Amino acid sequence: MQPYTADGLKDEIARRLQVDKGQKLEEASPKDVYYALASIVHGEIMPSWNKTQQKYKDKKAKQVYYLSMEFLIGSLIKSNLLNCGMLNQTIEALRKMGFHPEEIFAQEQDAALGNGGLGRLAACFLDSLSSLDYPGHGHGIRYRYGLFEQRIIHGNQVELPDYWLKDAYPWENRKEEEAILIHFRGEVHMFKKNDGSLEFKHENTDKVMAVPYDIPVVGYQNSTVNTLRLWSAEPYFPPEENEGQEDDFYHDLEHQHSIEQITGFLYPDDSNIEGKELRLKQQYFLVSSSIQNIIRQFKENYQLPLSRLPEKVVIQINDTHPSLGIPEMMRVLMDEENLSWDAAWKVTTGAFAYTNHTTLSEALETWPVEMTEGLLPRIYMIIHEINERFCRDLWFNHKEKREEIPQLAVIADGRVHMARLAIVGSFSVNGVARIHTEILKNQEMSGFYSLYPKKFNNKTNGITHRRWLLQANPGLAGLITDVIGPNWIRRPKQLISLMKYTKDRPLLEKFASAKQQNKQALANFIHQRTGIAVDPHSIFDVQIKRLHEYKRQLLNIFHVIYLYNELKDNPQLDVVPRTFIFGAKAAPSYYLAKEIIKLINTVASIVNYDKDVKDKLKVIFLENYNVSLAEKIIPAADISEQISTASKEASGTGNMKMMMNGALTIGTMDGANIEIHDLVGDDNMFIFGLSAEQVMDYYRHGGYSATDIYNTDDRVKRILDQLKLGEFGSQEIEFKDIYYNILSHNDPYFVLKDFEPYMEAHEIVERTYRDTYSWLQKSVTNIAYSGKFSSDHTIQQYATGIWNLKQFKEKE
Ligand code: B1H
Repeated sequence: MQPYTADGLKDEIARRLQVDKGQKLEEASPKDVYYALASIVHGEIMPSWNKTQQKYKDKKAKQVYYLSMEFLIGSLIKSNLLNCGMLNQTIEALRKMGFHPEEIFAQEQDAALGNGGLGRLAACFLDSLSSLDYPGHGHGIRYRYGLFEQRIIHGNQVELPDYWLKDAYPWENRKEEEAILIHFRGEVHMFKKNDGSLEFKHENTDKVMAVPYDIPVVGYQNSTVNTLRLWSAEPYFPPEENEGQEDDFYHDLEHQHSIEQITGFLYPDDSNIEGKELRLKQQYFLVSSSIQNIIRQFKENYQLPLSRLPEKVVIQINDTHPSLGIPEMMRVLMDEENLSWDAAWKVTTGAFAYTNHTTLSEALETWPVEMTEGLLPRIYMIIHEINERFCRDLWFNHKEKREEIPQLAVIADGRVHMARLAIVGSFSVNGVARIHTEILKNQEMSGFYSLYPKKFNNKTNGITHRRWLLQANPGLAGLITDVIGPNWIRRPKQLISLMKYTKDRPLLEKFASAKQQNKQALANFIHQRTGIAVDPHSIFDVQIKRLHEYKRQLLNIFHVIYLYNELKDNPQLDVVPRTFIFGAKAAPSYYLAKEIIKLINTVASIVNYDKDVKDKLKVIFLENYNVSLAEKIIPAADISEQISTASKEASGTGNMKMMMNGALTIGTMDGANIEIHDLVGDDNMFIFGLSAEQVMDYYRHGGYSATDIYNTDDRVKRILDQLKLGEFGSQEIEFKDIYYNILSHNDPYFVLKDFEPYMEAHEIVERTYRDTYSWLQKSVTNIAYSGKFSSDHTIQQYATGIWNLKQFKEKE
């Protein structure tokens, strides 16, 4: 990529505006400038993209395909500029042209093609694959509507459609000539071939075209550009049926509409499965187009027999959502490529690897047999056969497992169990943090673990430090480079050198001032968005993530209510001023989660306007939490709230992002918090609450009474009674359902049980914050150790531990 100077860029933007739109620079809107800029960057990317793909082909490199229903890539303009080495010049050029760079960058709508952590992980992984020169690509769905836009109206969440493609998306290339035909429904006919073997013909099917749209995934200043291929559903027009069909015009339109619906929208549920047929259609649509595409490319590029596919191809499935890829690969290999069952099974199980992201029962996917069989008759036959062979193997070769067959079978209770299908059909099964993998091995999947101990492995999640530190927090990143040099950018573990400076007071002052500037910027943003003035010197206490009972935003707001009550009782109380910042979307059908959002907003509306607590307490709910908003909030965080009920959060990744930006974690021993704790220890984070063992023990043996706590802890009783009696807000706004949910269901997420230890931990937070010097030391320690959570590290682990994939070096 050729280096642009700021002046060169300025001229080029002016030239494009003139050539493409007949515009003078003075007439151009921010959007016009954004498009001109994006087109320049795209033009820079194009040659490297072609070159990278050609090199992979020529050298017959092994490739990994990351299959995922979600890629939460957010905005690409800044990361593409950064990775192309053009960000600084661009900022300078835009300034010279009289624009605010951030205003230009903000013209790009986030691609919100994911719900939360699972989708964002996929995006971070793509970034690391390219930056580390790994031949690795994403396959996903080009949803026309991404995750809903959230508005808060009178405290309530209201969902608006996210039509992110309203304006042209400058990063995608439509590749019509590579479209693939997908078949739904129809009948399967069996024939005997001359050699006695069976042949299956899938006929009278509903046909859908899968058209790929390719987005470049640009590595960090290394000229590697991989591909994120997103599939879009379009009607199929067979060549011979083009004439004389006018009568059917409306029928055709309806048909066309139903096909386009397949990639119409992203299901807005995080860790909670909706068993709708359309979702099953989406899943098969993704895997069928991806698998057919992968096999086609393998045949074109490698000139090897299909039996050797696993030497050149590995397919990582992001949770069970793409697990139909396993029977789909069997179908293509047997029905289209004439491999025997055994040969096809060897190839398939040699190519697939499965990542599990949750043990929550409501997120475990199962599909009704009738639905699967009706929509995907041939695929269902294959799943049935996989199950038969698996159960027969258990019965004859693992006699000790006979009793367990109903719990292990892929088809049981009239449903297809996708996790079981994924485990049986993959050579690797991994969890996403150490504790999560242990829970999989010893509890949730122990039956499979004893059967296939070698399949199970851990790959702790990671985040790209390029987006989440270098790009989102240029102040801090620049300071780090001043102190330890720039090598940490390519080798994030070198952040550890910062440990040499934790006693350097003048330097700590500089870290403090970088944080202060970010807090000021966020305070300005909050003021502009909400009209509320927050104290930029208060503790910025942040909880940003999907809203779920297990993530316990409720525990956080109980703490706020407790502080508010204390201040009302004694307005002179000497407390460190705090600003509580929330960002969270609830699944539209998740009633209690929406009630919690309403509670947070109601508490905010009381606290923020109460003169008794003025300057001491503010509660901010920032609406429409998404990747771009996260990039604004995280650099300004002092406290990172990671307070899930222990054993419930598989990993978490927001915990890593805030740590990397110098926030201190208050958290439970859950998910990756435990691994943060391994690194920084009790001195540098605030651990509280039940352990995973204690939680699981209570679930198994009982012994916990929420009512006892309600009756004995006055603070708890007061808060819950306030909810029940509607003391927050008017008569109409009361939170009886939250009250009863806790007390009549015995507080399934242990909010009351962990209340006291959580309050104590927060007291320690406050005491620690008063000692600025000590706080800064802890903050820098967190940054120093965060390199281990770069997704570069995680991807290296996947590449060597699962994929057997080599970094692709030019000179090989
Ligand atoms: C995670 C999901 C998820 N786990 C179902 N499971 C979905 C399940 O659309 N659906 O049906 C969507 C998403 N998401 C998250 O994955 C975990 O809760 C986090 O702890 C983890 O950090 C993240 C990435 O591994």
